[in-house]
Amino acid sequence: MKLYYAPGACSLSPHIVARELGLPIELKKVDTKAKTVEGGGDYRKVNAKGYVPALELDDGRILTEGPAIVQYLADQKPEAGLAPKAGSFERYRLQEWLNFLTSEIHKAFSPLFKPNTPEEYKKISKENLAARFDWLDKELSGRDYLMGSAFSVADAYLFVLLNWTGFQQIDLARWPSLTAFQARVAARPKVQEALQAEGLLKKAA
Ligand SMILES: N[C@@H](CCC(=O)N[C@@H](CS)C(=O)NCC(=O)O)C(=O)O
Repeated sequence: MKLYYAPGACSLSPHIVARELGLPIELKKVDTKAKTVEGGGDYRKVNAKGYVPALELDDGRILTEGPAIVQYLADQKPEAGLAPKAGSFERYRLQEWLNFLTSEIHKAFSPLFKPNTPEEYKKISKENLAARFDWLDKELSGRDYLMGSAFSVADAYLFVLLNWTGFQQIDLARWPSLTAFQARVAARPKVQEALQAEGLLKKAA
């Protein structure tokens, strides 16, 4: 399988998931501004929506949208337990988390990364994020991961989104459970591998 990604973007979530599962994937780096694939190629031919992530299956089919991709990956190795069994109530709980993350957190960040977003709009986006983080911080207090004690695909997604606070002058220290969650996920060896592969770790001096 090939994963089309941009360093540190939401595509890091399926990247982490693939590594956690031990699924071999070929990484294809995308310039999301130019819509080109490193080494040549028009990314819009892979994903006409022009954004990452996209997963290309071995038979050539393309799957887009991060929450769908991570569930697809998890279902290739159900024994790893990164997503509850399809059809179970717990699977809907996971989807509840993925939907919350994508619509309430991810898409509140998106305007902050756009150079033409008015400052006043950015301020409102940050206020909205802070309100969501207030709630999420309480939810996460006393438990290690979103689904409870076990790491799931939703945690990979939340980890990536929380990383973005560092680029947007949002001080995560205001939310102790989120700060602890971030450190817990960062400490996972496969997460470190993914960060390294995307060139996101500082080189030792
Ligand atoms: N709904 C999509 C959104 C993906 C998305 O926002 N991708 C961003 C990076 S995090 C991107 O590629 N932006 C470049 C663009 O939209 O041109 C998903 O959840 O996968």
